[in-house]
Amino acid sequence: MSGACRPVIGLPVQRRTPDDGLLSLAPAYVDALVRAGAAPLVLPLLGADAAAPLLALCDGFLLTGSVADVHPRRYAGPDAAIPDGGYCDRERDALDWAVLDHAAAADKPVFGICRGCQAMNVYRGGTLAWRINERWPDAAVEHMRSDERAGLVHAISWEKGSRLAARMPAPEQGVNSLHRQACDRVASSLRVAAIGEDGVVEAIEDVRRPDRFFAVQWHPELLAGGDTPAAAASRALFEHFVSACRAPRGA
Ligand SMILES: [Mn+2]
Repeated sequence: MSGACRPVIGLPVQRRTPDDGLLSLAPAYVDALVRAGAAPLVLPLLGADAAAPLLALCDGFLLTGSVADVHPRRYAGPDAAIPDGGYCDRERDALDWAVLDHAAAADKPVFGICRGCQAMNVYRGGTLAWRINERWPDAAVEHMRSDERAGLVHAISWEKGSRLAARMPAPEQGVNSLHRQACDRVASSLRVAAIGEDGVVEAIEDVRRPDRFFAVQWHPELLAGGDTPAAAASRALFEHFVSACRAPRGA
């Protein structure tokens, strides 16, 4: 594929701890985008004003995962505080919101992964479970399995009738799981596209334009190698996204 055909995909970095002196981005995101035919543009943590000229260069956005959780005041009321031991990054929140504002105004596709999925739900008016284990104490699955970053640690089912289900090679699959949070109330403009074996939301998509606004709670960029069904599904997600970024806007 020639470079001219590659859509430019903006993707934000993260700051892994409040005093981290390095911004970071897992190279698997970049690799998966390149393999799917895109040209990744790494976005440093910028406010909306400084980010605007960079966002304008992009044909779509991959909202990446992050150790930092979305600040609860964005979904639990203006007085909501960060629970003890929590970590939120005001600059990453600001960049994600700038990306989502720009994408909405310019009709550019957004694909969210992990925290990206959570941010997209909150942006549309949904809420998050701050800690899955506290919100649903009886949940049978441990969703923070950083010991198995590329392991298939729980099953998901794609929701019949969702657009993502139609793009996936199989109705069920195994996924990795590196999250402590999950969507709680899904925004009314979104729908659940995949659900975990314990009922936790594992993918969402826009009701009206599902090809241009969708997200998964797991990490397909870490599973995209190999020839397992989960690898095929992971590649299909990136290919589906890059193809949406090539489609005409406003269609
Ligand atoms: Mn999970």
